[in-house]
Amino acid sequence: SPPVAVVTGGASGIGRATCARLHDDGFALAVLDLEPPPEEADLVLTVDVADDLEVGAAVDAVLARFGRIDVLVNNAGVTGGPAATVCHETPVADLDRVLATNVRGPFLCSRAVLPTMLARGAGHIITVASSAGIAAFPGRCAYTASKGAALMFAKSLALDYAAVGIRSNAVCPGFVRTPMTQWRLDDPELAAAVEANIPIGRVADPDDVADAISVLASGRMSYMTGHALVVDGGWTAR
Ligand code: KPC
Repeated sequence: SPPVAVVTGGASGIGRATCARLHDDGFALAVLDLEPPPEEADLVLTVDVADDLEVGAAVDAVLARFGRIDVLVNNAGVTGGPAATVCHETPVADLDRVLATNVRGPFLCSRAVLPTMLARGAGHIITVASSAGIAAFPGRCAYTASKGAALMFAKSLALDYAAVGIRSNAVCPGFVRTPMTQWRLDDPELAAAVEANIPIGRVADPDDVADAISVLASGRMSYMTGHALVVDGGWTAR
């Protein structure tokens, strides 16, 4: 039977491109999202990744259908609303929502898939962090904090499960054209400010990040765990 990947936030943006790519790579796909998922999904679960009961039930459903989970892609993420900017202006509810999706989400999804990975002595958890987890993104305080946490969570998993055959790596995309970021790219001044920071000279497409996730999910580079794979067009190289 084909290898099985669970992709959170698979309905749009990087998650959607990842589903298309992993489908082409031969994975059976289970998508967890609040939104309707892409056509590549073999199993669709409407889930808030920050809800432990929903996540637990979804992972049970994946195992009932496929019998195993080879790869978890912790992709679901949010930036917060327009007011989630610098610290003193960020509504507390925005901080809570951003941390819930971007940190609690990967924690709960990993926590739910680890028992089956432990039972098989194999598995790979890939967490989509951000270049913002390495260098702060201006005016996105809660998001930046959440991605730093997501990156270190991925490293923590790597350390704690390396000896039992389970790997954990993070992908750190730079600025990617997705529904999450389109509002900024639609503003010529804000878009120019973003592009000025990208040595490669263009914003990434979701496929650029899906490519990196595909390579990690393939099982190649199997000695790599606890790594932050930066896919940012050189943004954080300076
Ligand atoms: C580098 C990165 O992760 C983008 S952070 C900004 C997202 S938004 O404010 O929605 O344009």
